[in-house]
Amino acid sequence: MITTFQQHVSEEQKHFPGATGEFTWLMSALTLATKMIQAQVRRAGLTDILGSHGSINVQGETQQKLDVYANECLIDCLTQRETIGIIASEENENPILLGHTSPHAKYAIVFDPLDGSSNIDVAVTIGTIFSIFRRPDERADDPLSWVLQPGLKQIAAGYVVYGSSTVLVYSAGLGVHGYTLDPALGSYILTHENIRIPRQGKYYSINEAYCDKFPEPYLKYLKCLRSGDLGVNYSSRFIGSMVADFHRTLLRGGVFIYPPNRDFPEGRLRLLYEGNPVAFLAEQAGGSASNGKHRLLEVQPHDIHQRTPLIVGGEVEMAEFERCMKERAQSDSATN
Ligand code: FDP
Repeated sequence: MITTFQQHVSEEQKHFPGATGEFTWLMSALTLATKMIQAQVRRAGLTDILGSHGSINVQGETQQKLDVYANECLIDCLTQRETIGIIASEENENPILLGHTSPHAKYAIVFDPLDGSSNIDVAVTIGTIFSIFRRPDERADDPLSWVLQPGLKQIAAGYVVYGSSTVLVYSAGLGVHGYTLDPALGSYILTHENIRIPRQGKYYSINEAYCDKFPEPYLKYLKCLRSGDLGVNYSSRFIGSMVADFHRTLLRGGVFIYPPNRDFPEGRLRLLYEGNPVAFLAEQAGGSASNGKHRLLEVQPHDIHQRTPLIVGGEVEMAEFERCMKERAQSDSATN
């Protein structure tokens, strides 16, 4: 017998005392939006949905038509759920307020509508990433306090990859599960129950073209991965859609690394829309995530579009990363 995403989430919600079904209803808005997005992605090239939209987003990047479509789909679908007080999108400068002062508003949702924009026009995997917070206990009348919460406060997070199939990966803090969209049924079906990141993988994933601009400990770490010292002859894989690179890392193990570099000293990926959701999933699956200095989920954000370095992967690769960073910190403090 098949298990749909909705059935599975409803079952899981029974573990949360006082669950009313509102969260399951909210999730159905997210899944509906991703089905609408995937329908356009699957027809890209046949309809007028490829190419640049002509607009520039808050990040200063040219928006693709699919970026704009995905963002509108999510906003339209989420706006229909009265339990959502606030949404924040990577594509919008400010959070969108949906009645956060209403007593019915319980949740904030942040999302990257379409990650991997440079891959849209060449039929390479892209995806939607989301993260959900509960209404903050204090200062709930300040909209920013709903979304500027450390990643540890996420109550659920996930993504959908539009790849060789459409796969939703999701966690509400009770393990990570994967659901594949059955195009004939129009439903996400549970296909990957309780995903665990392998303790050690065989791939590392990084844009090595920037290696001359990486801080020294990252170079040392890469050298260690290549040396075979960890008992594996690592190979490299880099798609250039973080969500796709992370999906492979989650299923096959290894490590995804986007270090700070000379052009982006704070890193390039977004803490709220990219870093936090994958860090939450990684930890739930037995891995971990860092910004090079701290556990990523403990970082207190100060800006909704804040960037971050991101290193995320399995136990062995992350332990070696921490070792390289510690070694560097110790030699720095000995010199000072
Ligand atoms: P994109 O800008 O194409 O949407 O943060 C977005 C992201 O893609 C990530 O998905 C990807 O890993 C990264 O940027 C690629 O950046 P570089 O080209 O600098 O490697």
